[in-house]
Amino acid sequence: MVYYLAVGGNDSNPGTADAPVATLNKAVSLLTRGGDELVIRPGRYVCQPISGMPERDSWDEQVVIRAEKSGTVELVTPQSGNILAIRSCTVVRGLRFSGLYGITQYDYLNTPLHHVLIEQCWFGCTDSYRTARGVFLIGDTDYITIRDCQFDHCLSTPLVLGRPNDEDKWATNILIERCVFAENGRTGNNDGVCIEGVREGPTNGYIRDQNIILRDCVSWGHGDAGYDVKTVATFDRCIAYDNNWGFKVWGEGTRLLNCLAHNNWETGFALIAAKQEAWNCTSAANGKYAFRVYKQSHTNKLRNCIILGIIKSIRSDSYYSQMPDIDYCCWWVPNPTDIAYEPEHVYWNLPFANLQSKTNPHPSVPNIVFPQPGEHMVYADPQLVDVDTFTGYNAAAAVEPPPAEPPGEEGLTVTLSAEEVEALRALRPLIDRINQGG
Ligand SMILES: [Ca+2]
Repeated sequence: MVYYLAVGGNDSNPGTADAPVATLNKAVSLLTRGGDELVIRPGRYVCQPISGMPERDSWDEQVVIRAEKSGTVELVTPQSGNILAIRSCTVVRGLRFSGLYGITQYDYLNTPLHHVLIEQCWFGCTDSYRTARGVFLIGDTDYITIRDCQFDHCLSTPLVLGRPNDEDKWATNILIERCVFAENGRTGNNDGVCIEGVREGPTNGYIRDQNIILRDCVSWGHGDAGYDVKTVATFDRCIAYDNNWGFKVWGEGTRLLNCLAHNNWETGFALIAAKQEAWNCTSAANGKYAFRVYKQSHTNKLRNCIILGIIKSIRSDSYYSQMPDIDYCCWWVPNPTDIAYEPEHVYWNLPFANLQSKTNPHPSVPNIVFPQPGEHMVYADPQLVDVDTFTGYNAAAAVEPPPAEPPGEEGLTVTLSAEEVEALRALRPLIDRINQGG
């Protein structure tokens, strides 16, 4: 059945197109059978916390809660509580949320949640309604997809999954893609997205692979991290800028593919556990550290990365002993001796002055054109870049096979504007020199 919610409806109506109901609470209580759909007509709805959403078990029994026209429906609450507490096998589409909590899981500490798709939704503050958290799923969750959503000027970390060190509250099989996290708390411990995990094993680390994928996301303007992820995860084509930390990745074996961190105040990429890998990542103009490596940093691997600034371990005065495993990377650094040299590895160590003289009018901040989500940055191996067209190469061009990408991902190509090509073409003499081993 398709039910309707409309401004001017009445909760004693049956919820048909001609006789819609008036409140979200009543409307979701009608979704009792698999395939049921709730269509919400344009307008602003002041909500009470949801009390009666029916339970279901199978994705075949999914229900849909959607705006009649995406973006025209505002769900708000002045209450201290959630707007929409959902159950398993639910699709939520095209809604705008303003209220303390936007979407939570029903009875979140006790009822596991699985198979949920949240798409084309907006979470943020409006003139009269304040949002602390947009999506807050901190119970046991499985198969959650959040895509094409915007989390915009919420008062604190707007997307939270899992609970810290709670073995019953795992977030598993999570896909977050094409989401924007914008300025959700400029101060304090606020992140764009936070996924909590459980410390375990002999290293007391975050070691469990829960199939967490973040892809094509942008996160900027946060007091802590753009992404603060305490599980094993894969980041693909994600961007972090203007945060305190760009990427804080805690899971052992986490992979960063094709990511960009720029202009974060403290650190671009914080590799906090062993066996983490960064492929085709760019770190530029971050305040203190381009890559900051912690435990067992020699087990971290960097391939085909462009690094502007230095790489540094805070674990040792001498980071020579803890150098990550680096191949085929280009580094622009204030001083060539800032990078330890290991002869068995191939990378290029270029003084900042060279870059500045070609592209950057400012003496301290590299001036580069940053890509948008879905675009690619230039790969780091100058020998593999066609400097006439600046067409790029996918990770397969690196000396070792790249880590397996998430299912369905194809190789990527560079798309640069004419100005970007021009700026990069100015580096031609430098690249020639590199190719000649100069
Ligand atoms: Ca944090």
